Amino acid sequence: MRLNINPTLLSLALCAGIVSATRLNAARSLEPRRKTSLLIDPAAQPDLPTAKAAKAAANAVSLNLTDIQGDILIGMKKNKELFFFFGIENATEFKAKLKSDILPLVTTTTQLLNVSTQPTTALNIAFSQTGLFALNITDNLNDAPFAGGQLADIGNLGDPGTTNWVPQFVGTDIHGVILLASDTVDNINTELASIQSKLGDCITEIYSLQGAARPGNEQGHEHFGFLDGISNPAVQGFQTPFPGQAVVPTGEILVGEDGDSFSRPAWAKDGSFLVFRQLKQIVPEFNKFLLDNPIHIPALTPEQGSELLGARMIGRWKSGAPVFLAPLVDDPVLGADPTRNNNFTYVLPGQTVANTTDQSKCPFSAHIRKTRPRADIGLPETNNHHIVRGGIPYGPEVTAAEAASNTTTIDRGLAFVCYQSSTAAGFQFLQNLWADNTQFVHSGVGFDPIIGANQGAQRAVSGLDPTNPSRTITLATDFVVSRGGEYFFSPSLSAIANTLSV
Ligand code: N7H
Repeated sequence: MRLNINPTLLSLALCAGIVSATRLNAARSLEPRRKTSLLIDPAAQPDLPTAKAAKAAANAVSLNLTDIQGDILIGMKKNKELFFFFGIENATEFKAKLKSDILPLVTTTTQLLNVSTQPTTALNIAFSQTGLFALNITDNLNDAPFAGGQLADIGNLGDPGTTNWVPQFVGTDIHGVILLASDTVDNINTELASIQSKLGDCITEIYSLQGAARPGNEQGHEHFGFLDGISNPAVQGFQTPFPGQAVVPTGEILVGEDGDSFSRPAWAKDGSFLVFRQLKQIVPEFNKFLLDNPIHIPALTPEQGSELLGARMIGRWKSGAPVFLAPLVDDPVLGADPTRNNNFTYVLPGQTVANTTDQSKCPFSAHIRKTRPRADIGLPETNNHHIVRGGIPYGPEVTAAEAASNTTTIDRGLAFVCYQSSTAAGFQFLQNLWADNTQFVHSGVGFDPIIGANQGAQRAVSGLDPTNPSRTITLATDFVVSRGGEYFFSPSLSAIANTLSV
């Protein structure tokens, strides 16, 4: 049983301005109470703030967390999540149903922060540029990558054309995506069937992708085996930072808030640009590469040498411990401690700025150093290139046959999602100007060995071998293969009520 109020009356009331966001949220609280969270909470990932703490932080900067879709600020804590990509067939009908049937189900940030206010299945919705046009919303959101769509941006992303893209992403037919998150796939399927029967023919399903946290002890780890979601920025007005977390102005993630310097239509306030990428990971091949290329250090076994190579490619060990703080072997206690596992800047002990040549503790090319260079580009970290990552793994575990043959035969990887107030300053910048830029952060550094892309050609990476940092290792294959995606805008609840559905 869901919300026990008549959705048609609710939509009429919203339309007439009778039901405020506060009353809508009061109505939501009538939903049956959950006893266990729909989110996962690995020890190493920073906890979400309590609803009370978030409210106090939000009040201090006049931020309304009950008007902001829940997925934007919570990070990579989903257990099961379905991405349902759709096209709008009948805009008039869709608008009516968006207001009457979908809006009451859209989960807010506040709702997700307390188990007792979480719905059985959380729902968020976001629209592509062509989706906004289909709804006759022609305002300029002032975000060029979003306006052009991801396919048109392919030249900036290093993809080797669309050969590996999911065919449904090739084009601009996808008008929107519905994100459904819960602790079970059954819950998600039930919710999907319910909304599909409500929306009927006014939308068509174009594509969907089911994501799931990995099982058992791998929960929170991506498919290469590394704990993910440790370092997301602390957004002002939402949470207090853990040591080493970047603190970003609200407007770096949310449109129209302090720190967002672009001119936007008023209704876009408190929305965020959602980048979706289906990133396939070829795990057996990655493992074989590590096994074949152990770093030779007398104190380490060949297995440890292989683990060290993998850790230096990412910048963290599988446990989440940063190689900058644990340069030779994994330190799972450090990895699991959110008060310490992000507390570094790449400034060496005894020095005051990041050393421009020393890679003994962490390569300049390491994935986490390329995508957040911390002191390498100066402290305090006031650049505007932060994103909130909110993705989830997809696809099954590696099978015995795949492991034995060192060959991927089943598609698995990361359903990559990130939020920012500017796609150009966020995702596009990180991919294009940092990960794929062989001269960043210093000349000769090479590609980010995880996500750096060279249009399918081999990639040179330096710094991985601490015994000879100038040695270049050539990666003949991409371990992360882009299967494409789309750029979306995730609007506030009031924008859905007052602009997108009228
Ligand atoms: Fe990355 N991985 O397993 O190797 N990422 N990432 N990422 N990533 C991070 O610190 C991974 C991708 C960032 O603040 C960790 O939370 C994989 C894209 C940023 O210090 C791990 C894929 C982009 C950070 C991975 C992938 C980024 C980060 C360490 C694709 C942006 C935080 C856990 C399949 C364009 C850096 C953590 C910081 C961390 C992995 C994609 C960006 C383990 C497998 C496309 C900003």
